[in-house]
Amino acid sequence: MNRTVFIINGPNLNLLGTREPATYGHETLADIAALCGRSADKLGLKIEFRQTNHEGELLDWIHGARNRCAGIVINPAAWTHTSVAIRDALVASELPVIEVHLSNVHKREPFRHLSFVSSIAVGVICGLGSHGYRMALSHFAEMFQERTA
Ligand code: CA2
Repeated sequence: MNRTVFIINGPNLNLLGTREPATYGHETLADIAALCGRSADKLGLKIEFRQTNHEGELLDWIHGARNRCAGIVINPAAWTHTSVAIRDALVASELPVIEVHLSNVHKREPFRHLSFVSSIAVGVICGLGSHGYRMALSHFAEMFQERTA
């Protein structure tokens, strides 16, 4: 069975660890990628981990994941709150999606309380920093296990 999880990150997340540590912590995106890699090894999953600042590129990646991956973990960053196109692409992929945010978006500005992704996601994890990515992988491992049992 395909056990590849596509982990995709939206705009400005390449700046993690360099600015706004009070909101996003001290870890860099490379640290989070390494953490996900270690978790995936323990859970028997494969991962592809990417980040882009270009919405069209993210859409192309989601389209391409359909026949290659078994699930998507996405931190759409600011596009969470703006992009119907990303929501539509995720639906079209027919893959299970887990939405992750490092910060607790519900404790922040009202415009961050709306997500175009949440209602089509299997689940949403926010406010737990990089642990959210690990939790999403752990959930996929259980989900795939149940499918093969
Ligand atoms: O909490 C999250 O993970 C967010 O997806 C992060 C987005 C924000 O727009 C969402 O509302 C919540 C912002 C990512 C920008 O990351 C930066 C990291 C360091 C310095 C500046 C921006």
